[in-house]
Amino acid sequence: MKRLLTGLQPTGVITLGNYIGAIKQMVEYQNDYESYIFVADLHSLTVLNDENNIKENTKSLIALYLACGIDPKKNTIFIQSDNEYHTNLAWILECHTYFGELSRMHQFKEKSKKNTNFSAGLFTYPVLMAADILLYDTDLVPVGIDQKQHVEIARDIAIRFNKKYGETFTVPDCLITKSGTKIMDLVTPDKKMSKSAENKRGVIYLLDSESDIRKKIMSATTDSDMLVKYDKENKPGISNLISIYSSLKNVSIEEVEEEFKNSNYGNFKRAVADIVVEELTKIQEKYNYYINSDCIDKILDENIDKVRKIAKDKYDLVKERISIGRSKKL
Ligand code: ATP
Ligand code: LTN
Repeated sequence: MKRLLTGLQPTGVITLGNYIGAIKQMVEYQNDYESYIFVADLHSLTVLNDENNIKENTKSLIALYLACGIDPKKNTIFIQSDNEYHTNLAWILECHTYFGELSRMHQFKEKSKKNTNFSAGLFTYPVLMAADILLYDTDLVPVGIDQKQHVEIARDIAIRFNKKYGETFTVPDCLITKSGTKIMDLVTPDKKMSKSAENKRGVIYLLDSESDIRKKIMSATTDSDMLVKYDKENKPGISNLISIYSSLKNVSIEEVEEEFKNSNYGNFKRAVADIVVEELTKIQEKYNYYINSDCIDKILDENIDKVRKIAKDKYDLVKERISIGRSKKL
């Protein structure tokens, strides 16, 4: 059975973008793959600020995974920092990655512009992500399109390593939503919806109240021509709302355009708000159950030995391949 693996950072309550780009895909594919989903808490150290409570966010993220339909019987859920082999392998991979390759990463370029006093970790972030993926012989990585470049560098590292030392890593593929949807910020629809956005009015969080969701959607930036038509260039706001509706309803963009061809923006926005509220209310009810139960600890306890064993075997193989560690008596 092929393996699927993804991670999300515990940098705050996850957004509708995270849900549509990553989690929903995991739920869709969980019956067909051996699936691993983890909390990328080590990655969140790269953008550390005083407001972040990583431990609390980690627990909340796992409760959200469960509430969104990630079935703990079909998915191995774990926390990245509980398995030390991720950082062990990352160091070895860093020594097989070029400075130039990392300098070309879009996310690094963007985030380092925002704060010029960035850490080395922000720069080497994609290598830790490559280690996350390669440790588990992952075949497919469901992520939003913004992470595609990071999965590609993991592929490049794996191919390079295998060529130099012999078959060691499975070369992963990226699994992007069918429509390649990137959910955009509701206020500034030329920017992706991001959980760490400064202006919260453009971001729908999975735990937002019904009235906040409705307010945010009803005041989303649109345009003046009053036509519900997908045109990312000229109508980014409306196109974004069409993407949200089509993803949550599992219908095509064309079907959405057809359904709302005679509607004004007000009616269309109300329909988008209805579907978002319907989906998120169900998630929130389940979230409240999971966050107050002891099942998260149980799941983590059950899984850690399993993931550590897989990762240790791969790490030991890598050490053999590059010839480090103890010499064994023949
Ligand atoms: P941050 O603001 O802290 O950088 P983020 O909102 O970008 O966080 P991540 O934890 O980096 O979220 O991403 C989790 C997953 O969600 C990744 O697979 C990412 O590609 C996907 N994702 C994030 N934002 C969007 C979006 N706006 N549309 C679709 N997918 C997204
Ligand atoms: N970089 C990703 C989170 C992440 C990840 C991974 C996703 C860390 N390691 C491995 C898939 C596979 C992000 O910011 N969304």
